[in-house]
Amino acid sequence: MARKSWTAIVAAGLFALTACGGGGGAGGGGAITLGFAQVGAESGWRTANTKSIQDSAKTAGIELKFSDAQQKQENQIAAIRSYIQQKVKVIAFSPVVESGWDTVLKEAKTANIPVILTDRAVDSPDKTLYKTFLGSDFVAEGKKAGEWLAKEFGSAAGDVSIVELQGTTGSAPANDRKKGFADVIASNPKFKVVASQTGEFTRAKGKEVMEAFLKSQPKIDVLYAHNDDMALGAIEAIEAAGKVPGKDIKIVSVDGVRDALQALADGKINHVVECNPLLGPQLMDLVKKVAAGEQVPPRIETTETEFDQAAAKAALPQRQY
Ligand code: GZL
Repeated sequence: MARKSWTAIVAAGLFALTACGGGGGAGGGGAITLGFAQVGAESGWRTANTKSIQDSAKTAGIELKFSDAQQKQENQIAAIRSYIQQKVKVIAFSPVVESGWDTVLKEAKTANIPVILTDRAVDSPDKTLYKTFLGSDFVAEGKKAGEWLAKEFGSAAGDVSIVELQGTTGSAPANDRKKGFADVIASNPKFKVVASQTGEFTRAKGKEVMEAFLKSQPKIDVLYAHNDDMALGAIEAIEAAGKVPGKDIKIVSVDGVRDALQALADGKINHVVECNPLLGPQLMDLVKKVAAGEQVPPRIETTETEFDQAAAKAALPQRQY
């Protein structure tokens, strides 16, 4: 009897160790630990994205370690290194810029901790450094903005002067939204981008750069803003200059946050291309699959739409963010 129960105790002990082993990250209660390195808190989109991730982790019973890099790559790299030291089960992050990640991602791979990219992509040629990418097609978003402009101004008599507020320099959304838009407007020589500069995805910088555009450009017909926050900042500058946003200067923007849909409903913005920040539920499903060693698709794109004034008015009452 004694012999039998002793064997059972040893077996149970070994099982418990194994369950908590495998690259660490399964806390005492067996909860998966996820280390998430967020870009920052630069925009309404980012706030909604962070809330979606935090709420979904709670719902999924995943223990979330969360950091805000204040839009600095060195802070994100430091956060990822700390998650490696803490032996989390899975690491996820939204790379603030596309390049400079190979070294720290190789450290995660060496530590046998799988990585998931959300929202923004990296330009590393080594696809084994992360399990999957979950987010939007930013080139498609730029194309949608260009297609709206082509439709709106296709029959304009003379040149159409466009100013562009770019997102964070070197970031995937800035690079790809610029490319998608440029590819579409290249088809019509009267569409001219007369000024293009980063507004760092923030209202304050968007306002500041728009003020400079208004001083330097004799004629501005359209503003293309890579996100709503910069468009909303630009509206302040346009009004301060005594011009009417949405009329004197047409505005097309990307994201679809409440404040932008309200401005669209009020006629101050003319078109908004949606970029979906509510990635939390899909991310937690991926974390569980990756933690269990299951295969996941290499790229998962979110579904998103675009808004004209009528669609904005219809969407506002239920808009979550
Ligand atoms: C896009 C996201 C961008 C948003 C901005 O997926 O990375 O960053 O468009 C945010 O609002 O700052």
